[in-house]
Amino acid sequence: MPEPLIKTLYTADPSAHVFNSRLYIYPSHDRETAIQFNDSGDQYDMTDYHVFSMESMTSPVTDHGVALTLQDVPWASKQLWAPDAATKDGKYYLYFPARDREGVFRIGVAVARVPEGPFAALESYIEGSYSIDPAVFVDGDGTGYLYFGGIWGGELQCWGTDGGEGWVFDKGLVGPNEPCEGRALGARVAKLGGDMVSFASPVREVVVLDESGEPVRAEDHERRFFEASWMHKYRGTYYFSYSTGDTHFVVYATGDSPWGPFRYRGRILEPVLGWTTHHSIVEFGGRWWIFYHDCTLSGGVSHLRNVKVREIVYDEEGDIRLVE
Ligand code: FUB
Repeated sequence: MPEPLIKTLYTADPSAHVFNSRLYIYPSHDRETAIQFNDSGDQYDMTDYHVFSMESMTSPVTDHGVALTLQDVPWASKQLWAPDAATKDGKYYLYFPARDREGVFRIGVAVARVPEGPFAALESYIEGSYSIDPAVFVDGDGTGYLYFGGIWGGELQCWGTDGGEGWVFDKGLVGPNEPCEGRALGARVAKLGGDMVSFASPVREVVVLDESGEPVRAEDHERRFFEASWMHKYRGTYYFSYSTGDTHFVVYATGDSPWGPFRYRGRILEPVLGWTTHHSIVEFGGRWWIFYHDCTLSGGVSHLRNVKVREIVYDEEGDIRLVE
């Protein structure tokens, strides 16, 4: 069993990227609160982010300190959840979810000149963004895509189409009201504008297909999307991975386009200690790694998590295997 990478703070939801040949980790920063566990995730009441980095996979982890705090985000009221980061033209962008002043989850951006920050938050969240767990993928042609969404506490089930290409929020659906049967709700994806802080396309639903080519069904809790989107590319194939939430797996599906559809392929991580599971996949030093979290450091307290890392390999079919 790997050791926690960071033992000085509780950290979770690690998004790992290589910038300037160094490995950077953008995690949530868990903190102790008196809020009781509930299905909406109110106990995940985080108020800032730290950025961490490593020169190599065997070197010590550097904590670069506070990169962004809730009080410096003009539009946000609480709950800085799982972030991600990207770079373009010498600027670094931190993408993060939080509840807005109406209590609705939105996705904001903060900008810095260096990967470790500190980051300056923009006045408002990305127009048209909603729900949680942003994950940025920049394709080989430089086009950026933002994947996002999470059901139950992440409120994805509250957003329905407006009959056209837009999405509307229904407050009556707050809570775990995902469909009981029929097609599962999908993560969302939009193309990022050249400015990296706006959407340049309508928000689309990400479809995961089963072995028969049918969309994974809502009652299939071992395979349906819950939260924690991640996109990476390996040998020209797009790998969309995510958490199944209440069944606690990290699974993946593959496709020929960043938009999908993606065909379900299998599990990467079995359930870890704690309720949530959330990961990122990155190539560094010529090898592939999955960063994830569990609750070893807190002895199993679900909202006090710690980041870990394991190596992955691909077989001849492109299936992902964890290195023991
Ligand atoms: O860290 C808060 C939430 O827990 C994240 O946004 C989810 O992915 C889950 O890990």
